[in-house]
Amino acid sequence: MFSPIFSFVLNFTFAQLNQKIMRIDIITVLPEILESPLNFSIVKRARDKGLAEIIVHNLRDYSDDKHRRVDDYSFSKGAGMVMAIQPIEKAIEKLKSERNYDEIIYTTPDGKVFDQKTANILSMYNNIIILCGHYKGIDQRIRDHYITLEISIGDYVLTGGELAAAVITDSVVRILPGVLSDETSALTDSFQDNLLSPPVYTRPAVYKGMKVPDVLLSGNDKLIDDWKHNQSIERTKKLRPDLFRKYLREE
Ligand code: 6GU
Repeated sequence: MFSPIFSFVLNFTFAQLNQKIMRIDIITVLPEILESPLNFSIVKRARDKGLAEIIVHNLRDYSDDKHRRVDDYSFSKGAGMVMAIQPIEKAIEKLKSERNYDEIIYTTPDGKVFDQKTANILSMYNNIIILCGHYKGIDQRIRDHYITLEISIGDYVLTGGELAAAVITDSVVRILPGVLSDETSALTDSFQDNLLSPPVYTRPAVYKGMKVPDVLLSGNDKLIDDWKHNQSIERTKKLRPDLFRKYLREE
């Protein structure tokens, strides 16, 4: 086997030659929140392999204000603080002057609800910006003139868009070509075909009287595949009838 350092260099070289590198620029007032989600596990591996470049920008660095302020009072009284145009415009303009972006995304509870299909589409892009919402939102003029896609991660309220940006980035990066091995292939993920995953088991085959289903110990691959598919169907029917209807429509 190759030494870890040599493997790293080899991986990196192949990544540079054969694979596109996706670049994700994240603009936020709280870069610290994004640190651990983007620096462990599969996202870290993708970055180390040179398959994804993820740059987190502190919005305050783009503020022309002497106190580095990024928010201001809303023109509608009592509506809370609003993220001001100036720093956001400066950050986006700087990035746009350096490369072309396929999508400029704003994370907001009133955006389109994120799903696997959107993740798949984003994973085909070269460069995206994710602007994290905060306070009572951003000045509408930024949304009107710069934002090309508004994404929510579900019908509940978060303190800011950073966790949503981490969710989007994780789901996109893990499906980039070359990130997962065959064994952990994204093609067998829940949701990739609108079905939930079947249950999984590991050793021991019996634990305190609780047994692994006999079929999994049979060694018969065809029987096992049929069982897994059947379990997926039954689970989806029971737990996610909405998803099951989508499966039947798109099958
Ligand atoms: Cl993207 N932002 C916030 N603040 N809350 C949310 C959300 C985003 N998606 C669901 N809730």
